[in-house]
Amino acid sequence: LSSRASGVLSALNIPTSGEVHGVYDGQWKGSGDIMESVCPTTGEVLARVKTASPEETEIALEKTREAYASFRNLPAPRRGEILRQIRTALSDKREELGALVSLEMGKIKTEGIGEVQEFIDICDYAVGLSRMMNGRVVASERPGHSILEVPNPLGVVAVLSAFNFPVAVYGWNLALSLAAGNATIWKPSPTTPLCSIAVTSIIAEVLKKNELPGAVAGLVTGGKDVGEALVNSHDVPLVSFTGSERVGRIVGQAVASRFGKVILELGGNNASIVMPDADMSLAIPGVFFGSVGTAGQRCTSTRRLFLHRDIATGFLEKLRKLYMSIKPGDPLAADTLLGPMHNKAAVSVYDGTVEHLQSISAEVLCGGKKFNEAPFNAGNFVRPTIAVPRSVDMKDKIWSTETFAPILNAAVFDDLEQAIEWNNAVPQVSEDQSVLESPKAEVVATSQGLSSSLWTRDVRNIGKWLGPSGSDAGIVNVNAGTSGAEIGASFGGNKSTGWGRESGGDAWKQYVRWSACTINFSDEAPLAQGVNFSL
Ligand code: UN1
Repeated sequence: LSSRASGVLSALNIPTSGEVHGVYDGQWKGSGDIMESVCPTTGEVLARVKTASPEETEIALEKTREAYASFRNLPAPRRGEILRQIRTALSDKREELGALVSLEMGKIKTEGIGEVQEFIDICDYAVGLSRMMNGRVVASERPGHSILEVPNPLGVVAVLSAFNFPVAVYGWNLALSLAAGNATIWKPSPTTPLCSIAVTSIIAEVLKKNELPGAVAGLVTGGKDVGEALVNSHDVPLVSFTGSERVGRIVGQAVASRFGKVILELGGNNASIVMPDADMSLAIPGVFFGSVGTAGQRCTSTRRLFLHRDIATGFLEKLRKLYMSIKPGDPLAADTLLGPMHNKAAVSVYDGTVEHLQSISAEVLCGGKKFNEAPFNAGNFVRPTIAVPRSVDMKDKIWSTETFAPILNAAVFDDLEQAIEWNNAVPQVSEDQSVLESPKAEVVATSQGLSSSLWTRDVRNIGKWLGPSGSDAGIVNVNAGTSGAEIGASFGGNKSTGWGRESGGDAWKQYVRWSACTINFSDEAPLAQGVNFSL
């Protein structure tokens, strides 16, 4: 292992030789298939992870269920105290974990650390929430009666997370689940097992110190079989899945068929709209970060850019200059802004989209090529790309299909209504079966309706944008890019992004079961609606 990698792993006590256990249910184990964690920057194998065998997955589920049976009785503010300790433990390892995210996922250091910060933030949020997960008292129509709406824990929550946010998205789910009194079982992306092992180790220490079962926050690394076991288990009332629309559809249907609950976060084909009155000194860097940040691999990344005719040429020229000046580099180096794509499959999706752009004679303003020279040829480095397709028919594949890569397609509009129509014109569900069935579908998210942003200083535009005829996405920003949401608001999208909500706002309400409880304090037993049933 290179010293670059071994330094990052050692700082988190991950073995730098031999095999690493990828299952935790109170004990570390793993006797299933070996999964390799590959560094996107250098191509080196960072670790060989022993994943969960089918039997180990079953045992881990069983242990998680048992852990839930005791954990649910811990008063919510006590659960908050556990989260406060998890928060502190994460914060103590913020830099180290951030570096591991950069090493294994490939995002740049400031974003790797930012992701750990997001986990810390949601822990803070959930500590407060642990004293505020209130039900309510409803007025009864019957004398001497009260009706309570009571939240109780749900049970085991399975969290299936994606490669692009290997720490934060689990954090959102863990923090709300734990505050609500649930136990979680985590199946991370098969390509980022080390991030999940490091996070689980940190949480396990806290649970141990508090004499709580480790399976309150269990981990099962593995592939499709492990995911299917969790999704199909009748002992898992809630499955929270982040990933492609293709797999999301399968998960959603499987969980619904057994009347389980599901939260889906399936990416987004997000747009930014720039009006002529916008403050360009904000809009240009905002679109730049939205489209190139994380090498275009956020669910919230800007993929479509709609420019008002009056400013389009100048805007594209300035944006192109920024694109041309960004340098690839080791994501662990402090001054790098462009890291690699996560894996080879992602690069081939980039290549495929560039080919498609060429075949439809789109104007490619910059990018369109991989970095083939050393040292970048060892990793998955691509040039961020701006293209202007000839067609502005949003049903055209180039607009209606989201490519999970740093490719930004631009179009020119004349009035805001048109741009909003384009923003909303992405299909409710993807109809392109060739995309959905492609083996690359894992990295071709086709989901629609997650994030959107409008750049303007005119309050009338803002009114339109936020109102009933405005953006139909789950995230509707003004003078702020499509990506980089804070944890305080609920996070999620509409249409084929899945409608679920995670993180802040009212998202916690999905992690509990609600009971309506009528209590009769009186000496009479009147029936509701005045029904008379006496002999
Ligand atoms: C994701 O890409 O799955 O809003 C999550 C953002 C981040 C989370 C993205 N806070 O870009």
